[in-house]
This record gives sequence, C-alpha cells and structure tokens, in this order.
Amino acid sequence: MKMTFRWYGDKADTISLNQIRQIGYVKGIISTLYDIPAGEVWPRERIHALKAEVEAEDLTLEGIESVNIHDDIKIGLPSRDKYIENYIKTLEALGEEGIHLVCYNFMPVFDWTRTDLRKPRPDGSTVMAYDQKYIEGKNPLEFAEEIRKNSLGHDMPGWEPERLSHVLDLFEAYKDVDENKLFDNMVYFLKAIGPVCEKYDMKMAVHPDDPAWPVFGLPRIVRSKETIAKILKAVDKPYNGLTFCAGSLGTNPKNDLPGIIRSFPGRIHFAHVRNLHHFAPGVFEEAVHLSSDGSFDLYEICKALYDIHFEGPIRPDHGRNLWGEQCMPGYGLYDRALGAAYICGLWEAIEKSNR
Ligand code: DNO
Repeated sequence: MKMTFRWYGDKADTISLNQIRQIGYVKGIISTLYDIPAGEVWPRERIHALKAEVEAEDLTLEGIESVNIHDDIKIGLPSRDKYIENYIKTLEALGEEGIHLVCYNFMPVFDWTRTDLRKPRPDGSTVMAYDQKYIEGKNPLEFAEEIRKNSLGHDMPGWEPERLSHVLDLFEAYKDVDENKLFDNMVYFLKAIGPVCEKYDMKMAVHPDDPAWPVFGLPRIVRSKETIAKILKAVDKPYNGLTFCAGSLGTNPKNDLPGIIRSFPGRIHFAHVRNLHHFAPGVFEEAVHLSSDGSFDLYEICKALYDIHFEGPIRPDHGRNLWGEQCMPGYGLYDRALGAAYICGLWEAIEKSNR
C-alpha cells in the first residue's frame, strides 16, 4: 500500500503540499482539478502542471478524486453520450500523463451528506456528524443552503456550487430515476468507457454512497456487499473497481467492513480508512481514527486489505477539527496526519507479524 493524502490544489486547499510532505508518513497525493465543472474535458496541460507541482515536493500523484460524473449520465438523458465522450477524453489525457486511478461516485444530486459540520466534542475538538432525523422532512434546497453557510466560505468537496445552484431542477430531472434505472445508467457509462480504461490501464474506483441509504428520496446503489457485487459483476473487468471507504459503507452498521474487503480481491483500487462512532441507527459522528474511539476495528480493516494483497493507495479520511485549525470541515491537516501515522503503524505491525 502507499499512504496518500487528499489535496484540493493550491487555490482551494488550506494546506500546502510542503505541509503534507512534512507529515513524513505520506508519499502520494490524491487530487483533482477542482475548478472544472462536471462534464467538461480536462486539458492535458492542466493535468501535467498538477503532476509537476506534486512532484516538485517529492510526492507522487497517485490518482484523481474525483472526475465527477455529469448528472445527465446518471439520469440517462440523450445528452449523456456527449458527456461520456468528454469523460473519455479526460481519461485519455490522464492516461497520457501516466495516471491510472480515478475515484468517482454515482450518487444523484448530492455527494456525501453530514447534518452537522462542527459538532463539539467534550475535549474542545469538533467533528462532522449525522442524524437521520434531521434530514427527514427537510427540503433539500434548504439543506444545501445550510451546508453552504456552515462550511464558512470553503467550497465543500462534493458540494460544488455549480451543482447546488440548481438542486430543485435536478430533483425534478431525477423523478423517474429509480434504483434500477440508476444502475442501468451506471452500467451504460462503465461499458462506454471500457476501451479507454483498458488502453491506459485506468482503474475506475467507484466511491460508495454516504450515508449508505437513500436520502431525500433519491436512489443510492453503492451501499452494501450485495450492491457492490452486482456492479462489479455487471461489467466484470478489472478496470471496474471499488474505492473501499470505511466511513461510507460503515454508516450502516450491518455492513461487515473486513468482510466486504475480503469479498473483492483484485477489485479494490483505492481505500479510505477512517472510523465512525455510532450512537443509534442513523446517528453517528466521525470519531478519532483509533479503533477504541469508534465503532470499527481499524486493525481488522487493515488486516483484511493486507490479506487480499491490496497494493493501491490508502488515505486517511475525514478528520476532526483540532487545535483551532482553520480548514474545510473534515479536511484539516492535523487529524488526517494523525490518521495517516496510525494506519502506517498498523500496517507495519501487520506486515512484520506476517513475515
Ligand atoms: C468524502 C469523499 C467523497 C468522494 C466522492 C468521490 O469524503 O470521500 O467526497 O471524494 O464521493 O466522488
């Protein structure tokens, strides 16, 4: 495995590549071109420049999170072919630049959803948290506006302004899209990009839905071992893979996380390793990465990845807000650095005890 860190680029991120380099445990970067709206082609020069910037700090660009999928593809509108064409061009440009991993999601309208971006913990830190009761009966527009306000001027990853500006139109456009349609549209997309993925050895790693159930009545189809197996089987090629995300799949306590990992050897291309603390069904907060602070056993998660010979990038994920850091919710430096160190420690111990 290679320890990586998500970085939003020098305009959007509050953290510099040099700070990430100084963590010491992190060798690779997962990044994106944050300013390019979903559906547009990524210019090869921009990718080249991003890579050069990362390499100038003696780090490597290990993959892209995300190349977002235009909603017309998820809805299955006739215009999807044009957007798929653009997606293919972007994959080509990435492949030409030697990048072989793309994380994306297939969630309608909203990306990952939290109901509280700054829940205080008794020690003075804050965490992101979720309470299903808060979502029920809430108007999605009002909710999107709250997220925007609470992110204190940071564009929240997954909540890009261009998407939020037409939330209600999107809801209208999705009204006939149920789980089956969304699934068919995903398969259509995956088949269409097959040739370019195979040509460039591009690994497509779908990110699970977060939380792992439908929100605001929108279908969600990447949420359990069974739903993932169905997707991987529908396009049964190595390029069609998964981002194993502990925090997303783990929102549903019924998901056996190490079991999910062990079910998909060779098809997990990227891993997001973090913890959650569950209080009740549908009520959780994003805890310290440490196993004893949350509901997941991070040792068992790392062990399962090790046992399936996982060789891709791992990154720590959403962290607490610590020591008064001014940063995007979930994406500060300090707690994710602690998470990276912890995961590397677990990994070294697992490796050595298996020699
Ligand atoms: C949440 C992230 C997601 C992820 C996208 C992938 O923290 O892991 O925003 O990047 O869903 O497209």
